[in-house]
Amino acid sequence: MKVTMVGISGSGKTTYMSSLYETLGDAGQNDAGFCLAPRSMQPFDKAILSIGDFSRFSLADTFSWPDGTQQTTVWPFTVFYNSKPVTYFDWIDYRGGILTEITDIPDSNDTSEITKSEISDLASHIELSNAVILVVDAFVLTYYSNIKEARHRSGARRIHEIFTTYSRVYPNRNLTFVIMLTKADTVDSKWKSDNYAPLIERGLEVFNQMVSLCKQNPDWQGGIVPVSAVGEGNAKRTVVPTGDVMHPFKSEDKIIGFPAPLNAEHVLFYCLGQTLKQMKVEAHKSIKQREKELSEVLKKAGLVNKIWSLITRKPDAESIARAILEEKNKDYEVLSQFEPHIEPLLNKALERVRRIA
Ligand SMILES: Nc1nc2c(ncn2[C@@H]2O[C@H](COP(=O)(O)OP(=O)(O)OP(=O)(O)O)[C@@H](O)[C@H]2O)c(=O)[nH]1
Ligand SMILES: [Mg+2]
Repeated sequence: MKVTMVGISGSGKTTYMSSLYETLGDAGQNDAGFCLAPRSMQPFDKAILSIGDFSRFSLADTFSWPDGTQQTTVWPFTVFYNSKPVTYFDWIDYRGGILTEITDIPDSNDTSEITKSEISDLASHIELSNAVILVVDAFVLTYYSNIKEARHRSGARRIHEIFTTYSRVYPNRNLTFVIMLTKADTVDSKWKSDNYAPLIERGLEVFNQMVSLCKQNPDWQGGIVPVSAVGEGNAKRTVVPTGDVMHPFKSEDKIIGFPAPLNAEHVLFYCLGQTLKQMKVEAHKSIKQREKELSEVLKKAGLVNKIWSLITRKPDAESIARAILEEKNKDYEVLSQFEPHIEPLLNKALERVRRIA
């Protein structure tokens, strides 16, 4: 399955990879029994190297933030539960700038070929994703008291445009999404009371359109959760107003304590758990459907059909139907190995992710 992060530049997408490494990497210290490793079919030495790639995201090694993303990166991961593989997924990290470039280009004829192909690349990643993570900077949400300005500056407005279009193009598609409010450590303490309840309310207000799309569409399920890559008190933010309307403030974050990510695994577990749950429903549905189709084909497939397939060397309808059914059954067999883990994943997620709708 595929999970794509969507958010403007600087919203905290790549840093979330660091949080995943710190909480769920092989050296991660979590008690839930889940962990995460880059998927690798290669020999041990190559597998170790790919773990090294992942560890580059560690915040604790250098106490500095990851670099800005220059191009789309796709990370193939496997999730383990008590050392056994539970599920796999591809993780897609974007150059956030691409989001603003979709509509900010004054003359679309001028759009460079590279940007165009990046945009269509983003679109197809979203199309193929089972789940999307909508990434917004919590500090930006709370810095601007005008809700429309907060929507604009945080990138929520861009995200609304994309998913309103998505819902028109695919009115009946399943979609799992999580609104991830990043850098929760940096907001004023008044937003943090009662487990960040005021911040979550603000997030729901800013994402009003996503919330109403979700309420209208029974095939969509959404959640919202504040996260931090470092945890409370482990980073110091300096904010300087600039007087420039384009970029009203400059900020700098310095890591000053040992990173202890907040709610990192909950975001991922919500995406994986919901997707697996949906696949389970579909697998059941299509097996019934296939069985029905198969029995109809078998009824019709008489001698004529068999002779025809002998002459043309094409498989007859009956064998096609059987092959399809077998394929579906195989999918379901794999899925059924994951089944016992779906509930634990979702339960863990829902300790922190608030459901929308
Ligand atoms: N205090 C604090 N700062 C954070 C946190 N996460 C990210 N930041 C800050 O936000 C900056 C940008 O984060 P990135 O993860 O690089 O943003 P991005 O969305 O990947 O941006 P692009 O790669 O340009 O699309 C970091 O360099 C940090 O300064 C957090 O949890 N707490
Ligand atoms: Mg990045």
